[in-house]
Amino acid sequence: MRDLLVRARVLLSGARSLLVLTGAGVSAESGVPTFRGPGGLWETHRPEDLATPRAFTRDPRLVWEWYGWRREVVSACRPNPAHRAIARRALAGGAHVVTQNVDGLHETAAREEAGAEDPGRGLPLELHGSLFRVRCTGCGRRSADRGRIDASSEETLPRCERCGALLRPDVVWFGEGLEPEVLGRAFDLARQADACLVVGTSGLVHPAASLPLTASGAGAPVVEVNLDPTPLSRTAAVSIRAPAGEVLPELLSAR
Ligand code: BJW
Ligand code: ZN
Repeated sequence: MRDLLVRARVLLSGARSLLVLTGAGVSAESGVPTFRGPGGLWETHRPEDLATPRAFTRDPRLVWEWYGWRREVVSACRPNPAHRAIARRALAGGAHVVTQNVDGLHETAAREEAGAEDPGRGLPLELHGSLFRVRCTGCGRRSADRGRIDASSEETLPRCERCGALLRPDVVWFGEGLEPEVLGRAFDLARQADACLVVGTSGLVHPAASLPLTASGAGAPVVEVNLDPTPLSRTAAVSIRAPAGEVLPELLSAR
């Protein structure tokens, strides 16, 4: 393990442009449930009932109930040492954070690590949106929203102030395209990266899982931190099987 950590540090510390791709595993030690694996959200909930546009059309109350519950869970969570180590590296320059997570913990860590100096630096690119934003199903307007969701009936669900249509969580469900601008920036970063760190993702969901493959194809070594092997492990120059919060502070320290 020590040898792997040393090798990975060498690969990452020399990078002038480091792409950090994260998934649900980076937030697991903060108490945010992952999707797949033991205790994951998909163990007790079917993705097709909750995380597709069809599910929302069929039963918006059920979908909002689930997202309202997840908002409450995540609101009680704090960034862990992995989020903080990533934020410090991004603030030091030369690293870009691209996350599949919708929990906002990378952003919180970046703002807290930056302090009052420059709170807009080191912010992540959020590929799959945010639990704390809503989007109007009528006029498409987006806004920040941290309110409690009353999903007791369809009449109490959140509605657009401008056009009155139903609001939906501003997240990317299965079968929906990612925001073209966000996706374009993420693939630009992957092509430009001279190293790539992949943390806590099962590597099953595309196009996010294609980013390390793109970086690797352009010559960047990939370092993976995950508790288990994933389809991305065979692309990785180094795979570290350990909890992200335990290894990232050392892996990314400036020393
Ligand atoms: C730890 C740890 C610790 C635990 N330390 N590690 C190519 C091939 C096959 C299929 C497709 C393809 N291209 C597209 C598709 C279809 C589909 C897809 O990928 N399906 C596959 C699942 C088969 N993709 C899509 O539908 C995407 N859209 C799209 O492609 O659109 C095309 C289009 C264009 C134009 C018009 C229309 C369409 C959209 C995908 C959206 C995914 N959405 C979700 C929900 C987001 C909102 C929400 O949160 O509610 O995103 S699904 C869910 O999976 C969520 C996650 O971001 C995503 C990835 O999960 P992640 O982060 O990897 O988490 P887990 O739980 O899977 O893994 C956790 C990992 O951490 C594990 O490996 C653990 O071991 C590890 N771990 N603790 C380190 N402490
Ligand atoms: Zn509207």
